[in-house]
Amino acid sequence: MTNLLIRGGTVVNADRAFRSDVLCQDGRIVAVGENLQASAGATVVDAGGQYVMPGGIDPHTHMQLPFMGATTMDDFFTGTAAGMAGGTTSIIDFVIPNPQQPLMEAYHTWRGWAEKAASDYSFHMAITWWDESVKRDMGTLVQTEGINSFKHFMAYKGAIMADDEVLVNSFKRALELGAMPTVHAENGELVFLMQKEISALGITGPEGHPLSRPPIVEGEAVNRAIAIAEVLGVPIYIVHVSCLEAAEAIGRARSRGQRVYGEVLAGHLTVDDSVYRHPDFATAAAHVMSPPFRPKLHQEFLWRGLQSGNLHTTATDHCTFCATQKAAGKDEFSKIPNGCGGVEERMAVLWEGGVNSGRLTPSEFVAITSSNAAKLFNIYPQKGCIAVGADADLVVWDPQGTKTLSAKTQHSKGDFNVFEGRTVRGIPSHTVSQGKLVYVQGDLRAERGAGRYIKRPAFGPNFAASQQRAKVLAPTAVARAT
Ligand code: URQ
Ligand code: ZN
Ligand code: ZN
Repeated sequence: MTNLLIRGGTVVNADRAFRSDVLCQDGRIVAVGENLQASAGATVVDAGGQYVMPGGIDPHTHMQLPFMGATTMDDFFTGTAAGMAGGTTSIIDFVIPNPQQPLMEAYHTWRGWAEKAASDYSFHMAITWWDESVKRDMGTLVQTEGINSFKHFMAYKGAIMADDEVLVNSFKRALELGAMPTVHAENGELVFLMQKEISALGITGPEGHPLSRPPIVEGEAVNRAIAIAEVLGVPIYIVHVSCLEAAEAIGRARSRGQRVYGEVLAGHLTVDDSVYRHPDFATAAAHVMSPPFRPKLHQEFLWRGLQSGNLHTTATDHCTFCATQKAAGKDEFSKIPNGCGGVEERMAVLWEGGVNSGRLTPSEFVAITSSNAAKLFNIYPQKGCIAVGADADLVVWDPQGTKTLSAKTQHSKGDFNVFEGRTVRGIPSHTVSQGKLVYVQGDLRAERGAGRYIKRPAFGPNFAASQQRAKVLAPTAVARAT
């Protein structure tokens, strides 16, 4: 029996912050209140002067992903271990079937890979092709495997791109099942054409990457995905919103009452496109991810999206390729494996840029790093909340602690850090996963295989409400069109 008492801290949930102790027993929170007593033999953590927050949830990672001819450096053990060192105690990763690959085959493959995870994990299922078997398997995944979200890559033509036929069929099926469709929104046809045109101009280095996928390419796809969702009456979640064109499209749809949700990466909030003009190929290539890092002006729109409630979650899209792997694109930028890290740094980077800057309160920080993801993917309050009965996934946050972020000290197996050299104030002093101390002031105690697969139930009748809303909205749409 593992008893853990976290004493003397300020508990911060998405709705309020209050002085309280937290008692954990056998992986659950069993008491929240002042002057709690621990049983003999319990571990006691002094959280005086610190915040006690729900463990971070990163709703967008790619551990051990085979992509563009390489497999990411972090597997499910090293990636989740790195996350726990940064206060993240759950990830939602992706099963990405090859086109024509049976969904259930891919699902079982990823489940096997993830058994080594050190923290809890769940999966979005990517829909990369369509036929009746895909429709059937989506039902199985929702009804028996606890998957309630389906991802669609509107980019990556010739690989995993979902065209409008796939989007329409899959979104419709998701609504039937009470599952959330999500999209990587970039127009893959435009990217494909612009990659060829830019390369033909002789621009083959990493500086060509952002040129081939400007913000309008993301804005078009976001608007298209939102329109398809509106017609079908299904909610929709846009991953890695990177630019004002995308953020504004989401804000417009939400102001019309459409259920659209947006995710922002810690990287897109703090790193800008100057990195692609770095003279060192390895440094510029290390930043190649999609959507690309944008000109600095977009960052303020993303922060304001989080402040306004038009953007809801933060993630990392942790997808780490090393310099050797990135060098595959030495002579042609479109061949550089896309992806960057961040699972360990996300929460500190967001505290520094969000709370220390005065943009976000500690409660709003909890909302965007944990609670909103738990709510949107239907595992709240099991996760994302400090309350009796919730999983004992917590982070004790030292608002005065400082750290300089670097590849030299990161726990990720990647060899680069997009936040290299940044000093942050506000870091985890302790991370608790399933009621156990897994990170204590620099000492990472991740246990291979300790993580659990977390099932996420289908959404309830509120999904039907949004379908009804689509029918109600139709006249408005007509009125708008005339
Ligand atoms: O597109 C994604 O989310 C995956 C393939 C990671 N790579 C990236 O560049 N974002
Ligand atoms: Zn993506
Ligand atoms: Zn991704």
